[in-house]
Amino acid sequence: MMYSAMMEVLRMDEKLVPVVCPYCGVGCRLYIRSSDGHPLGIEYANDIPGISNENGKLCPKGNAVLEYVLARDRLKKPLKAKEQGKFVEISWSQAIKEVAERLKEYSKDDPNSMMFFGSAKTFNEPNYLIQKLARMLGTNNVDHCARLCHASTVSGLKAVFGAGAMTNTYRDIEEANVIFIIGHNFAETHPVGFRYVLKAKERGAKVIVADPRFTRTAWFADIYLQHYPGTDIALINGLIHVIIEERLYDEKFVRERCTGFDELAKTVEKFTPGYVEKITGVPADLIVQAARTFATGGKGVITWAMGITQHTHGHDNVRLLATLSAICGYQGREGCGVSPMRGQNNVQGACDLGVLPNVFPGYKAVSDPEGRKFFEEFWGTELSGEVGLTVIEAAHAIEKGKVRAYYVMGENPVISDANTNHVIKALHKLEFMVVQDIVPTPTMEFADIVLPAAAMLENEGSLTNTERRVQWSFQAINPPGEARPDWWIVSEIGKAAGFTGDGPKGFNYSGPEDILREVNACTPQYRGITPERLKANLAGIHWPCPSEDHPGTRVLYKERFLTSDGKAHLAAVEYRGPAETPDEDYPFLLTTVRYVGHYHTLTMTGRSRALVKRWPEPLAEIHPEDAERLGIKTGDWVKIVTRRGEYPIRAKVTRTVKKGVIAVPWHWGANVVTNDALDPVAKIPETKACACKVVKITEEEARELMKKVPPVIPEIEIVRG
Ligand SMILES: Nc1nc2c(c(=O)[nH]1)N[C@H]1C(S)=C(S)[C@@H](COP(=O)(O)OP(=O)(O)OC[C@H]3O[C@@H](n4cnc5c(=O)[nH]c(N)nc54)[C@H](O)[C@@H]3O)O[C@H]1N2
Ligand SMILES: Nc1nc2c(c(=O)[nH]1)N[C@H]1C(S)=C(S)[C@@H](COP(=O)(O)OP(=O)(O)OC[C@H]3O[C@@H](n4cnc5c(=O)[nH]c(N)nc54)[C@H](O)[C@@H]3O)O[C@H]1N2
Ligand code: SF4
Ligand SMILES: [Mo]
Repeated sequence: MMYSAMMEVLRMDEKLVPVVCPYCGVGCRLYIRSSDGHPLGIEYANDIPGISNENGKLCPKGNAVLEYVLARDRLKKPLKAKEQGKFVEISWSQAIKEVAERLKEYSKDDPNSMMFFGSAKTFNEPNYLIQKLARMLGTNNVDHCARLCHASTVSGLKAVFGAGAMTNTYRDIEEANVIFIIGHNFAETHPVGFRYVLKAKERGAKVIVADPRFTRTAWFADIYLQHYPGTDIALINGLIHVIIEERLYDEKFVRERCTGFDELAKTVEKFTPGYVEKITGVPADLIVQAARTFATGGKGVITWAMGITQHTHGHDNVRLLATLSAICGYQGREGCGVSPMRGQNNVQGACDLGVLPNVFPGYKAVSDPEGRKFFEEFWGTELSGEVGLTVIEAAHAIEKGKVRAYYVMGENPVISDANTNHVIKALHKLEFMVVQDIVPTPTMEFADIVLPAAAMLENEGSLTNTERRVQWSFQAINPPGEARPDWWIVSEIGKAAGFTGDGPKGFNYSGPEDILREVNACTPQYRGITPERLKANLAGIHWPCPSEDHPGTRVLYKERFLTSDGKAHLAAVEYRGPAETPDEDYPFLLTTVRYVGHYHTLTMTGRSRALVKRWPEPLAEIHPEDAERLGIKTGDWVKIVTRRGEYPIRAKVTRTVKKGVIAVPWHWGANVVTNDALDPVAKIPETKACACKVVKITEEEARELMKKVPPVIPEIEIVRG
């Protein structure tokens, strides 16, 4: 392979180590050039065929990947709290003993008084272990940030197709004739993946974008639909209405492979383009044009992300998009499919390996006695069949005294959960909290014990990108101080908690390879994805991969869907808007968004000088007419006020948003104002639409208000041990 050829140009003491980018779900590969465990720089992996980032290209975050790893304030020793936010250093043996003993006590008393958070920011192996630990301690209370993200995709696609993953790969996007991008700022949030859209466009493919904001993605649209936040059900029903009315759907595919068409046709009858225009604000003729373009493309892909999922009707939004894809016959074929673009670098893997309260690894339901029996025999213990709590439900359960202990591996709920003030109130009531992270976070302020983790580049293992592509990332550099790999930390706690059986019955592992082999044995989709194969094949393997000689699967559902009857169960859905709509007191509709140069709660990009310099602060997008009425100019301070809190931010007056809509990036703590109302099925909070008002304030008032927003880089006192 070319990779070894490149090795030859290195100095004797230098290594070129292939890793996977620790940021987003595109799963780009790059090399870290290192010497004796110290990083010297990055190199583009332009010599590995078949990877998701062709020619090794990276986005701004991937290019800056070493900066957060080298941050001066990395956690280097286990810590114990003396009081809130003040810690003393302790030894690993003491930390592990204390955590294991406390967890055992809760397990004996009431296992459901504990809640475990896995992490889409770390490898498959520690994620497999954290859910195994929770379940062996007697609870299914285990979840992770997928709940705030694609929970509705997982539930919605399961309802229609029988399983919740992307049905195709990036290559299928490149080969499509029409690409419908909805609620997804593809160009900013999966920038390297977006290159496949551009390549399709060069071939003549048409791009349709639906987004309440005129985004960087919208610049590339042939047809752009600007609807109000929260009106997606009406918009998609409108498209389906036109497609059925004009008989543009694939009648053979519908007859042979779908159920529920008649009810769908009846439900969308009233969603005429004119009616839909009234709800969504999208001109009727554009709806007709978009529907015709999509249905007649011959090969079509739909991509979506948070604009679709983060709603109280996220589950139904997703069911409708799957329905739209199926009636056009865009399933089971190359150049077609649905691409819910997974966000975190390993959120797909964390879901696959059971870091969810309702399923074991491989999506076997905890409530299904047969699946439970398999894992009871495999792990050699009795397991609970009671579906556990989700992220937001857990915060409510603390208030009721039901949950008393949290183990948070690689999540930052104080900034990432909706309705921060409620989250903080709940965390104050916890009896015991463990935080396992790489840097101090505002969540860590509430911890009793802090466990310092090695970052992805300091560690090795497998991870799964949005295309179901499982890749191995190698260790490039040494972790700082006494920071340890996540798999090591969880397995030590497992052993100290008394799970010392052999093989799968305990937590005795010599490395991530051992753990992946255990995953191979209990997760049918990963059966043939062994550590040996992954290390030899840097482009990875797409699950399902049922055996060691199977090449992996690019396109799902070629013959049948995974529902009980093998058919796609089309969804018929009545229109529902967001839980909170504008009124006299809160006249604006607020939505929250991302910037290409920043990542989530800023624990990583906030520690990169290059990125902070280029993207220094958040700006609230507001329409010129609204701004004029309120006397606001670009750069003025405003506060966004909702029923849950107030958020100070400077304004950017722009026509990217419609009148009445405010768009705010959430990286810097905007969740103090968002709504934690949940989708009844997916249990995802509605962070994409709520009612707010906008009030002009002075810089001094802004500074005062800022003190009430948790700082993304907190002040934490550590007494050296
Ligand atoms: N740079 C960067 N990249 C990232 C991340 C990051 O933090 N930074 N995070 C990663 C993760 S975990 C995820 S999940 C993805 C998220 O990726 P995206 O979902 O693309 O990101 P967002 O900006 O949250 O939201 C996407 C779009 O939804 C639109 N929107 C708002 N309300 C609505 C609505 O009601 N309906 C519709 N249809 N659209 C609406 C917004 O205007 C926005 O343009 O990005 C991943 N990649
Ligand atoms: N208002 C609003 N809120 C949102 C969203 C939105 O669009 N709007 N989006 C939601 C979405 S899509 C998501 S995915 C969530 C994300 O929510 P979180 O997962 O809570 O956010 P992150 O900042 O990614 O937090 C990951 C944590 O893991 C740590 N970490 C990084 N690498 C490692 C590692 O190797 N090991 C360990 N142990 N820790 C590590 C980081 O320092 C950080 O503290 O936020 C959600 N919140
Ligand atoms: S697109 Fe995603 S995976 Fe690729 S370099 Fe950027 S952040 Fe990393
Ligand atoms: Mo996400």
